Amino acid sequence: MIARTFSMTADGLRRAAAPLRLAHLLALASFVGLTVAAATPVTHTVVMKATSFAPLTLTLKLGDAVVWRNDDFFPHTATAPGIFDSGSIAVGASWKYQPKAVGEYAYICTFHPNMKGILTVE
Ligand SMILES: [Cu+2]
Repeated sequence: MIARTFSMTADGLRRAAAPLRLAHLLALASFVGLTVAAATPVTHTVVMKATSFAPLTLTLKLGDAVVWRNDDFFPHTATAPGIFDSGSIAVGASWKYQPKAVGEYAYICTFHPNMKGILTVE
């Protein structure tokens, strides 16, 4: 009698656990999906033209990259002192950078310090 009661209880537990396991699997699948989506890097482009950066501000996810493309008539740099520095980017050339940490980075062109941009890395 005791054994049978225990057995029924165990069956009940197994039945109760089945939907829980399914929910678990769905949650896991959804988590894996999100992880894959978050890991897909995007490469953004900032154009250097008319002695300015376009767009002036750019928000990206950690893991994304930025390409500065010089469409202007003279060299420029993308320089956030102590964080990143493209060096001189020749006319028609570009420079790619992948931020290493979350943060907001103000940068300039060292040749034209009035040329300013902001990268926000989330
Ligand atoms: Cu410049």
